[in-house]
Amino acid sequence: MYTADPAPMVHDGTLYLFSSHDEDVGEPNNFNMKDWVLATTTDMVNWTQHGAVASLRDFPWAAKEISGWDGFDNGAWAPQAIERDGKWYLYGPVQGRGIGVLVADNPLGPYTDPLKKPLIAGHAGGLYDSIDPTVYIDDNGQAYLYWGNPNLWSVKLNKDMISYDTSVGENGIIRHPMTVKALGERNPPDTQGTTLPKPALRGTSYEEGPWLYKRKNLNYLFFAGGPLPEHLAYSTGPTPEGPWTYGGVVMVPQNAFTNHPGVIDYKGKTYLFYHNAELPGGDGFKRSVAVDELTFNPDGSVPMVQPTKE
Ligand code: FUB
Repeated sequence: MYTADPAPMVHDGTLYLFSSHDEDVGEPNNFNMKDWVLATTTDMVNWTQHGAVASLRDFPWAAKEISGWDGFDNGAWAPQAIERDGKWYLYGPVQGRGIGVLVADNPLGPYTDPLKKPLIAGHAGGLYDSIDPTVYIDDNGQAYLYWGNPNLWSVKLNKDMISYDTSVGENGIIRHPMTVKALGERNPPDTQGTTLPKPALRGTSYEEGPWLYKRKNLNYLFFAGGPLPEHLAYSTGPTPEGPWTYGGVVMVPQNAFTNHPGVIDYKGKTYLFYHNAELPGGDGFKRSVAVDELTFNPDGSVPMVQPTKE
């Protein structure tokens, strides 16, 4: 099974790894993505793949005649799920047509759509501006949903996790200005002496795949940065609402033209989940989720991760 866009979460000692699912069928050289899959582990070594736990069919508004897109056949891009007060909330995009939310009583589902319409409608910047939802609950209980390519957007979710505070931003939607940096600005030579490929020396910035993470009261925003092929980078901020200060590159481009971070603490270690095209037959549209340990410097900065190859 080819998987991409990892979204790990930990609950009651189990690590739940939600991800999108690249099908080895359909149009070549295109994403063929219909559902979201779940794998679990309790030791990071032995994994159980539960297969699809939710799909585009769970969003009635994704039907072709309504979305005007591929209907239930394509567009199940990067998801993320989270637990709150005994309910599981899975945020899933219908490729740029909107971001929906599904609710279940347990992580394996069944998931249902309480709104029967997108939580975040396709909007503003363009086709991809309603993709890559990431959900985060701060220590004070305030939940946030971030998303977007090439702009970064967020809403403050209400406690019900299926609506948001419309009194802030523009009808509730906040745009985050992201600093444009040149990759070459990362303290060359970088921590492990890796030389970045030439195209990456052009100006770059946040592109997609946001992921929020907190450590020692510092908020981290991990993301996929452009230009293609994507690298992974991070910014930090004093609050989950930013303002964000660029931190540096975390992973140089791999052998898929996209990448997508998911960072989580589990059993005393921090892990960076990402994707590449390492499985036999893999390519940029048949990707595989991978994981490596993530470490931190004493000042909170993040050393580059060298993907484990064996
Ligand atoms: O998986 C489809 C898209 O590719 C995701 O939404 C992006 O983050 C990139 O991984």
